Amino acid sequence: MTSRFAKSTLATAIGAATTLALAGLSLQAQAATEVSVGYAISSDSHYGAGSRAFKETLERLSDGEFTVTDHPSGSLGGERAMIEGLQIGTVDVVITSTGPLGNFVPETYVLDLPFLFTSYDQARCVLDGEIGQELLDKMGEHDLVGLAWAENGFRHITNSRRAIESPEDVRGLKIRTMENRIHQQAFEDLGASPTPMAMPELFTALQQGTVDGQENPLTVIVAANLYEVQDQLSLTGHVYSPAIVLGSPVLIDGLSDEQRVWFDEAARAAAEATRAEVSRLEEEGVAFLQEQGMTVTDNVDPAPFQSAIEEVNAEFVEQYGDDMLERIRNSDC
Ligand code: EAX
Repeated sequence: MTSRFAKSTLATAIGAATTLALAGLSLQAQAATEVSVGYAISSDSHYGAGSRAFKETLERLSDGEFTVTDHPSGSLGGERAMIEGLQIGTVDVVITSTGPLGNFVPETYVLDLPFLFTSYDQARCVLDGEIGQELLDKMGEHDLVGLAWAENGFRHITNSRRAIESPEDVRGLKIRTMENRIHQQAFEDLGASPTPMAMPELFTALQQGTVDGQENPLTVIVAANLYEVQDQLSLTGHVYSPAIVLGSPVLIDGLSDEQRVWFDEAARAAAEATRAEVSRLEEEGVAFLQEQGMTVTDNVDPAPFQSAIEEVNAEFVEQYGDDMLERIRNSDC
């Protein structure tokens, strides 16, 4: 009895183990590939909306073959660090402004020139057209994959010292800029003291008074709660800030053609979601920030700002030529 019982138990155990092993195998065969998406601001930002759209689209199109994990708030590092991560494959997809991108892909500096774009329609049209595609393709020469142009928005100056109506008001202020030499130079030409810094350090730097001010689109001023540590907002709109959905070549180059189509669609959905959120905040952001106690200067004449920093264009052209700049200026957009 004892031995028969033992035998049958053993048989059952073997059977169970085999079933488990087979289940394990088939689970393994179907195991979803995890795709990490990183960005430097909170999940309730326009990039958060982009990341959710990316996840929804990729998981739906791939029928669960890929699952997407969201890494907001610079949990994978600032934008420059995340771009490095893409190059070596420690992060799969990043939604970032072009802020630090020129350090990797100098061809994108042209997009960071102040007062180049004058409306959302114009910027979106250029980025969605031939020029935008050409710049996306350039990423491939720098160990990155450009998936889609997204959006951050027109940038405005905030500070804790005074209302900014003219370039003279910027003089002497310590202004945090992105890690972008075009922007740094523009603020230097305005007589400010530009302090490049990664986004995740910004709130504390403003809170502790390491810098007096910063510049960002309404989207970021709202999402990063900058109104808690800044009381002046001047609607300078001095530069359009593009964002981009970038992929890691370590992941993307290994995809099948079909999978690549899913990623492209997911990136486009992400880009659209960021733009929708930018548009919503263009409507509602200023009123919200006023409710939070910010004083808003909205009668800013851009002309004196533009002439104070026009030297940036000449220096850009000297270093990178005027081909792309002229093409953007002369495009039908
Ligand atoms: O990409 O660093 C910045 O000021 C950017 O506008 C922000 O991180 C969104």
